[in-house]
Amino acid sequence: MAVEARSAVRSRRVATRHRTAAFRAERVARPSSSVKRTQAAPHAIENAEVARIFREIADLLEIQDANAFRIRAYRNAARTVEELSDAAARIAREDPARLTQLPGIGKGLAGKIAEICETGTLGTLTELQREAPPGALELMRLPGLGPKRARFLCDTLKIHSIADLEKAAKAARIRSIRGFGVRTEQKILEELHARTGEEERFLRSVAAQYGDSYLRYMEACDDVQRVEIAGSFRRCKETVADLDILAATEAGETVVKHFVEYPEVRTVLAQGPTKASVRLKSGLQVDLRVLPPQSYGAALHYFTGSKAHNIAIRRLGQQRGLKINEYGVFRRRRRVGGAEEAGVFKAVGLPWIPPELREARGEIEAARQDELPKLIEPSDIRGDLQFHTTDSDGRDSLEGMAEAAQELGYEYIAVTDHSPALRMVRGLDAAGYRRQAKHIDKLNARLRKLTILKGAEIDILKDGSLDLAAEDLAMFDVVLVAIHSKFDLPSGEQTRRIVRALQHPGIDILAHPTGRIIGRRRAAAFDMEEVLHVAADQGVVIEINAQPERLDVDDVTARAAIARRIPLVISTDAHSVQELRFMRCGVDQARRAWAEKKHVINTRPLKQLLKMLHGERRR
Ligand code: DGT
Ligand code: ZN
Ligand code: CA
Ligand code: CA
Repeated sequence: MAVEARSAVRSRRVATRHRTAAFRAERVARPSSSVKRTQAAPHAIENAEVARIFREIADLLEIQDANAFRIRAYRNAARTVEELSDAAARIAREDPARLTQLPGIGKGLAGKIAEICETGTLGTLTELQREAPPGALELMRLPGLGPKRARFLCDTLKIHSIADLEKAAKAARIRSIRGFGVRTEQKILEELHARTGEEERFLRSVAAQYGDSYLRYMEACDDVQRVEIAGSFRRCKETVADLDILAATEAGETVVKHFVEYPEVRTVLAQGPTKASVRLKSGLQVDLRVLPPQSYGAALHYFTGSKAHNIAIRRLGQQRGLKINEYGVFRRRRRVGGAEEAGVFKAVGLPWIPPELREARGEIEAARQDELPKLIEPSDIRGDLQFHTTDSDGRDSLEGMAEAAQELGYEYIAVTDHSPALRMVRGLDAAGYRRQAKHIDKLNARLRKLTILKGAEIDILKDGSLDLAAEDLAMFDVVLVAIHSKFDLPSGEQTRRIVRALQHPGIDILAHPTGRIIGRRRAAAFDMEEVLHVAADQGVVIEINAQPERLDVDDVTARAAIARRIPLVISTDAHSVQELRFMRCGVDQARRAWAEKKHVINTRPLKQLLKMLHGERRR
C-alpha cells in the first residue's frame, strides 16, 4: 500500500488529521465502557496528538523551505509515535530514556515528546505557527498545491484562505502565474467543487484514540455512572464527523462542568444543564449528553442512530401506541422502558440489532424475520493474506512479521510483496520471489504454529496485463492483483483494465479495488457492477483492505459482493509489525457489510483455505 503514498510524497501532506494512526487494537475495538472504574484522573496525551503536532511542524517547516532532513525527521517521528503500541505519554513519564531507543527519535525529539505530553503543546509549533503566512497551511493541504505554491500564493497574490483561492481561480487569476497554468487552475476548481458540502471528517481509528482518553477522563468523575460513545463512531463508520458521548448521572451539571474542563479542550462551543459541545485541540468536535440512568438505554439507542434507523423504530413504536424518544419508551404517560437499549427493541418486538447495521438498509426487516446476520467477530480471523516485508516496501523482516503473527494467534499468513513495476518500492522480480520462496521454506520448517504462504501483490499495468509472466504465478499459494497507478483513467478504460486482470487464470484476490485513500485520493472511477460481475464469474475474491485510511472496498460494495456470492478476504496490508493490528478495522467494515464468518476466506482453517485457493484455480 505504501507504494502510492511514497511515490506521491506530496499527497501525504494533505489532510493531516485524516492520517492513519496505528493504535492499540483493543482501544479501537470499542472504547465503550459502561462500567465505572475508579482511578486517578487519567488524562494523557494520545499518540495521535503527538503525531499530529509533529506533522504540523513538518508542514510548517516545508512552507519555510527548511532543511529537508529536519522535515523528514519530524515526519518519521510522527510515524514512529503513532505506531507505538504503548502510550508515548506513559513512556515519557515512567521511562523517558526508552524514548530515545525508538527508531528515528534522538534526544531532541524525545525532549519534544516529553514537552507535548507534559504541556499538551510544543513551543516550536507555536513559534512556527506565528511565523507562517496566514492561510498557508490550509492552502498547502489542498491536493494539487503543496508548500511552495501555497507560499507563493500567499506572498504574491495575497491569497490567505481557501475562499480567497476560489475567488482568484474563478476570476482566472491563477493561470497567469508562472508555474501554475490553466490546468492547475482547473484542478483547483475541481477540487474545491468536489469539497463543497463535504464536512471535515476524522478517520474512526484516529477519533478512537481521542475518544478513549476522553472516556477515561469522564469515568474518573465520581458522578458519572455510565459513559460511552454513541453516534457514527459506535456504528463503526470509517469516518466520523464528531464524537457523541453519553453519560448517565443524577448530577448533570457537575458532569457537564467536568466535561468542558477536559485539558484537551480548545473551545467550548456550547454548554447547558444537560449537554455541551467542545472542540479539542486536534480539531475534533465532541458532544456530550447527560441523562438520568433510567433514560440511558433509550438515549444510547437514539444517539447511536442512524437518524433513518431511529425514525423507522419510532414509527414501529407509534403503530403499537408507544412513544419512543431519547428519554425512554412511553405508553401514554407511563414509562415502559429506557434504562437498557435492548428494551427499546423489545418494546417494538425486535431482537437487539448490532449498531453496525443501523443504517436503515433492511436491518429492521431482517430483525423482524429473525434473519439478522451473525456478524463476523475479530476472533474468527485465522490469518492475514496481505502484508509486506523489507524485501519490498515493508519496514520489518519476514521473520519479524511471522513472529508477530504467531503472537496474534494466527494459523497462517501470506507474504505479498510488490512486483517489479513498482520500482520506487523495490518490487521483486521472478528471481526475487524465488529467493524469497526458499527463505519461506526454511522458516516454515522451523515454525511450529504458523504457516507462511507464498504470495505476491502483482501490479495491474495500464492495459490490464499483469506485471509478472503467467508461468511465474504458479509458484505462489495466493496471488493478489491491484492497481497502484493511473487512477484517473476514463471509467470505461479503467473498467476494461481491471476486468482484463480478473480474467487472468492465475489470480486469486483483487486487492484494495478502488485505490481510495480517505481524505487524500478518491476512489478510481469504474463500473463496480461489472467488476463484481466478472469477479463472481471468475471466482476472484474481493479484499477489504483493513488500513484505516483505505477500508477499500466500502461497506456498501462489500455487501453487494456478498449478495453476488463473491468470497471476501480481510487483509491488513501491513507494512510493519504494528500494522498487523489493523485487522480490527477491516472486521468492523465487514460487519457494516453484514458479513458473517462464512463469507470471509481468512476465517477458514488452513487446509480448507488452500483447497479453496488451489481447487478453484484455473492455472
Ligand atoms: P456523523 O456525526 O456525521 O459521523 O454521524 P452521526 O450519526 O453520529 O450524526 P450526529 O452526530 O449528527 O447525531 C448522532 C445521532 O443522533 C444520530 O446518528 C441520530 C441522532 N439524531 C441526531 N439528530 C436527529 C434527529 O433529528 N432525529 C432523530 N431521530 N435522530 C437524530
Ligand atoms: Zn497495494
Ligand atoms: Ca456523530
Ligand atoms: Ca453530534
